Amino acid sequence: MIRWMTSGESHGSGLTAIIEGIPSNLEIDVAEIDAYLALRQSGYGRGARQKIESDRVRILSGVRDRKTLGSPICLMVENRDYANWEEYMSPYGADTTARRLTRVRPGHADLTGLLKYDQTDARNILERASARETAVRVAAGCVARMFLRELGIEVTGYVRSVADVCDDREYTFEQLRDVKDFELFMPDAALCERAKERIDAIKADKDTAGGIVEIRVRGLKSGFGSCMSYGEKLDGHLAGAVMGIQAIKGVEIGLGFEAARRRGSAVHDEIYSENGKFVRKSNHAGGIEGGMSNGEEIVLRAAMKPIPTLMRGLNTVDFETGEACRAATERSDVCAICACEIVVESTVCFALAQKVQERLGGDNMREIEERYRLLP
Ligand code: EPS
Repeated sequence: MIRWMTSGESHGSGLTAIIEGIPSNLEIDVAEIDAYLALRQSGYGRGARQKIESDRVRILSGVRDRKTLGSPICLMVENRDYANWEEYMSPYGADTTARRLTRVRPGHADLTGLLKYDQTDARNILERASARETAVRVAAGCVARMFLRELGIEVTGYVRSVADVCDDREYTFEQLRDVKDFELFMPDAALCERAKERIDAIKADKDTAGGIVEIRVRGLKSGFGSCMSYGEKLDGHLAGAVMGIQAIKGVEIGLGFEAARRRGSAVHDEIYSENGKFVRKSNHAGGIEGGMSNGEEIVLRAAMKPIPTLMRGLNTVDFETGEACRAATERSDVCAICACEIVVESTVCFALAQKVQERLGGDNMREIEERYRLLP
């Protein structure tokens, strides 16, 4: 079983991920992990924090001479900003009277976290709830991406909308292959310009923006997931993993919510026989039927809500005094949809690697590759 766990606070010394169950002899390209970390930091609308960080992965265990050993892999991404925060964040004694946050932000974990964890300073909540943690998740997702690639399974994705600027076109996997070279990861240059203008306008209003990302998976054979046990459905597993990402409020597979508006004849992908193979001429199901992959491309969309730290401040209550006030404003991103795209893509890679290994078993890559090749 492939499992992972991350640790780390936003302004602590660093982030780590431990991945267990990756088979031996998987080649790890550190430069590729760093490239995805850089992509996660890119995008239009990011805040000043990204000028401080310049994320690089350090592999602490589980890899020797660029190949996995089959042992737990520990990845680390340093927080450079810790140099400015050590005084307030050090585990060995810190000034907890400064950098307090009590004017809790609507939409953030602040208030509910304070109550649940019996704290009086939302710093103790937001440090972990922060999306900074996604940096190391992307590093771990990249290991899963390399695992999938060995089997011929490829994953890509793009930004489909920023606030209300939406790209309704359908793209082929090939058209999306180099989309990370495009600004905002939007394939349509004119729409990208409009999205940037929208981000500028929202920033001028001291407000924030969300968006929608679409992930595509090609090369996954049929039969991953289960129609027998609810807990093992592929769509449930992917949606659960993606909903676990900060700021994600919705996940769709294939037509998603649109399917509810259409008739069955305009939804279900009809099946034909061609040269002894079952084929479908549409993919409204997004590659998943009955909780199992059906061999078509997986199409998954995720909706990111606008970031909850607004420079204009929303109405709230001071947790300490009980008085009405405006929510705290920390330095913040206006829009982090590109980061979100990379994080969702990485999370999908990880969740898929789990499902693949769950079905195929295997301790080393040779075993797994052979088993995958034998599948229809
Ligand atoms: C975040 C707040 C900001 C973001 C951060 C997520 O950090 P800070 O409070 O230090 O300005 O920049 O995201 C990252 C640091 C990152 O690397 O993505 C939040 O509250 O979620």
